[in-house]
Amino acid sequence: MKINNIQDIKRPEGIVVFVTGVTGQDGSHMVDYLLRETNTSIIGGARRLSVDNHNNISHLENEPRFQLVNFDLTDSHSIYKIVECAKPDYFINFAAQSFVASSWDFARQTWECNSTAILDCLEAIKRLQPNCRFYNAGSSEEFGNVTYQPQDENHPAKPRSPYGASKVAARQLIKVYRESYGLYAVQGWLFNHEGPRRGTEFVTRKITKGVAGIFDAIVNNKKIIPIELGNIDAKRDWSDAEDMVDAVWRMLNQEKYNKKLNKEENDEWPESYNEDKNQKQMIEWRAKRIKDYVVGSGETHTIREFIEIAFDLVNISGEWDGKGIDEFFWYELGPKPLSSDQCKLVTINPKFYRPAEVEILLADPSKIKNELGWNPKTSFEELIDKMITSDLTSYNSVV
Ligand code: F7E
Repeated sequence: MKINNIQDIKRPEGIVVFVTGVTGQDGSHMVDYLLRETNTSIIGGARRLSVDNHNNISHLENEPRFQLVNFDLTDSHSIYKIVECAKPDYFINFAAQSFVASSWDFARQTWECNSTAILDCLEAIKRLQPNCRFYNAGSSEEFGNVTYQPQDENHPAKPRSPYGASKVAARQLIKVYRESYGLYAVQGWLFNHEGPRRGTEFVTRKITKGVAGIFDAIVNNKKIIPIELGNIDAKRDWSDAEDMVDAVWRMLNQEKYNKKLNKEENDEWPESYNEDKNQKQMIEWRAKRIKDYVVGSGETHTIREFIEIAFDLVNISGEWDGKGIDEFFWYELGPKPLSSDQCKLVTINPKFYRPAEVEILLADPSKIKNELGWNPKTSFEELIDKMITSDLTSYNSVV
């Protein structure tokens, strides 16, 4: 796919949305959503890599409303240049160091990408394009060592990882810019969200890809390669990433989805920042009304449950045996000549344990449902099914 340099970008007509991290799961789904649900033009930012990683956006090759641009969130010049050249109406940031486990190994890089760079985005918007609406990807990892269930917008920040801490810092910066300058800047608390475009290092995709491989091995009488995992008793609130990007767009257009905003206050949603005669009033208006929302399914499941359902969907019945790091999930109907090792489907490898774990996450999404009308479409089982079905296609297999 053709990648433009920032200075060669010409601002398209109409509403322009700049989406970073566009080759990733959320960025690519955001572009698909905007193309389908809006008439905006989209500029997608992606970091240049020597090996191209455009799988998630290859279907956009000939899309006239989409342009790809070389962009690095940790380079502040990149941020200023894109805001200056593209003059976006919306800036949606999905670029991040998003893998929690790596945030202990690359703590500084995590901070620069997830916190410092957000300050650069806010400054660039404030100085060059103050009416641009900004979304930053927040996370349930901000809640971390949770104090109550389910977690709502009032839950305190108790991060357990450099990743969680970096997202808390970004949230505070966003709040400060909203309350100081009246920027329309929000950060949703998105709980885990998955799908076939998820990176293979995240636990859900690691499992579905592994299950598809084991299914292929059994059907073709090949050696089974067990899936090696860490803490399988952690609980997560998993949603479909496609449902999440809808929530993001709603958070960026709260006055359109929350009809009460105008009615209750008996005044009009202020259209713009500069033209407003009374800037102080405008700042107070926005700071009081624009909200960050919790987004999740409202269900929590262990990784163990995810594994059981995934194997069940491909008709492989397994059983748990052993304890702690010696625990394993084994294939009950293993053909007899297989050694017990070959019958193992899942094993535990302590290298996947984290220095500190978030044991349980469970969202209370009632605010976004009631106020912005968000309504997720995919259930937990449907999500696993969708991921396995997709992973099986790489083996040309169907169940
Ligand atoms: O881990 C456990 C692991 O890496 C989930 C990111 O999108 O969601 C994601 O963060 C759980 C953890 O996601 C393995 O210890 C066990 O308890 O899939 P994950 P995450 O850390 O929850 C939040 C909301 C974000 O914001 C993040 O950006 O699974 N687990 N065994 C494992 N995890 C991995 N990755 N690999 C294992 O082998």
